[in-house]
Amino acid sequence: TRRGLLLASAATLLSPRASALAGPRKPNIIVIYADDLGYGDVGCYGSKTIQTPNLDRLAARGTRFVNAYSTSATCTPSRYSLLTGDYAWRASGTQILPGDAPAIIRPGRFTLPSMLKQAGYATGVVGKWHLGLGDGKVDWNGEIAPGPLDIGFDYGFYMPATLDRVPTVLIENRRVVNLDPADPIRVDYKAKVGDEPTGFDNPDLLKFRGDPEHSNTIHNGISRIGYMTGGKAARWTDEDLTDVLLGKAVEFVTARKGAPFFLYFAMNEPHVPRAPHPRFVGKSGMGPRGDTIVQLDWTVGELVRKLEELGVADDTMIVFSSDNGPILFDGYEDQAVEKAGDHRMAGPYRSGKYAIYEGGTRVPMIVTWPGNARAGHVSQAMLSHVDLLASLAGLVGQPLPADQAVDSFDLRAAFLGQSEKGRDHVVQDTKLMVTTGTTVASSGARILALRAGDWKFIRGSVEPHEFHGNQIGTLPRHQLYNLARDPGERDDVAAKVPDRTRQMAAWLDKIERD
Ligand code: NG6
Ligand code: CA
Repeated sequence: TRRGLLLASAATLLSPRASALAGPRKPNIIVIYADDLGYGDVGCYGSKTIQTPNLDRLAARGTRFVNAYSTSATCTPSRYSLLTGDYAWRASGTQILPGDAPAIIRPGRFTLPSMLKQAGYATGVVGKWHLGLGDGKVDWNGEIAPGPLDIGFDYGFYMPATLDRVPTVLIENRRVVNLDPADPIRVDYKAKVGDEPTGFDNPDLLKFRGDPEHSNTIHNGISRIGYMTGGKAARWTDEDLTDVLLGKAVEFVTARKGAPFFLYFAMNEPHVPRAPHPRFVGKSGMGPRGDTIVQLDWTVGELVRKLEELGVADDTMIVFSSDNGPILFDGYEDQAVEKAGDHRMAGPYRSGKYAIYEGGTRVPMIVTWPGNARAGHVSQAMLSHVDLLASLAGLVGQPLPADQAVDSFDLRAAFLGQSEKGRDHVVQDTKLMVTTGTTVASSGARILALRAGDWKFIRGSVEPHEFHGNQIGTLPRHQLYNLARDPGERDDVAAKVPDRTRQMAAWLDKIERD
């Protein structure tokens, strides 16, 4: 297996799959996954501008990680890795998906939810899906399958893709919620369907303007990527969406509080379009981007409060993190750039979303579990979201099939703040979208980097170096940084330390091959 080869690799001492913690435990597990939240966007990670008292409280009660990574600098691949335990770059088709893309995690696959279901958990997903639905043509007006229910979730209440992509409707299990059969949904990413206004033709109807990619069908005063028509009664209201999702998350945990439950709560903040509920408008002083982070923080606080009220807080492990780094402008003129001031959304790290630099994948991560996750601890252990599957399997006592979750290590002691020994290396990944006219083709090549200890190697690549104002980190030659001395990746030492550059290039090649 790939894992066998990895373990046999002489290049380094790898973290063992087996961990020191004995005996299976089955706490409730909630993974709260924010969308585009940066390392520096959270109070306990150093944000001086945006206040996140609820996240800070979580950190005070649990362990806060400073070397935690999402696997990729964009959403779909990060979520793919989180749920499968494989690096997304091992599979094709794992780049940012349109809203009508087929399901990329195929039915029956071993996944985080299927593993926990096997262990006796009630499993649910609430929020952003963005991993594709159906087999090639989704029937928005009928049974939507395959989807979350075919890869291990018992329950799903979710958006097909992103806030900025059609269809702007919610799906419960296999059906669009509130769909009026007399008003069927049609979706098209290439050509206009129906006669609804678009951002191109009716900019007067917009709350804020979108760039050409975000100028298709207008819903709720916001032009989206892609065209849709119909399904009027089923469409979400952006300002209310987080409250709706929180309501469903609370319903799920309330109904399942007797059994161990697993909830994947995939929140949208602070992804674009940023349209917070009116009660959060102006609360951050940083415009809609900051306000949605305040909304996120409040919502996490409410969920925790609800767990306490239900009497299950002590038996619940919460993993809070983000799918990729931050970005200011991501398609809409929403004042994020103008109001950023000296806020450092990625903290000390360079760039953010889409980047192969640290800002792309070094994300905030907080783990709480009263009496089990070390309280008030700041852990240096290097962990990737891809490790969650093997770590939780270890915790609940489920075996891992030898050929599944090949990149996932059982680091449960580290996840609980009980050990500082995490991974000794992690692969970082991004893939740029190539825009042609109004369509975003995904023909960009994978860009990979390898971090091991203090060293960060970025493989040379000819992809563009900038996207939406974030520097991606691509150069036609290899780069090498010493993160201990140079966390901001400013001083490329590849030419000064050629041996290490060569060694890490070969190591990355080997991980990719194996
Ligand atoms: C990009 C969109 C961006 C955002 C992103 C997905 C353009 C030019 N940009 O293609 O606005 O939607 O996809 O973000 O269309 S993610 O967090 O889900 O990966
Ligand atoms: Ca994201």
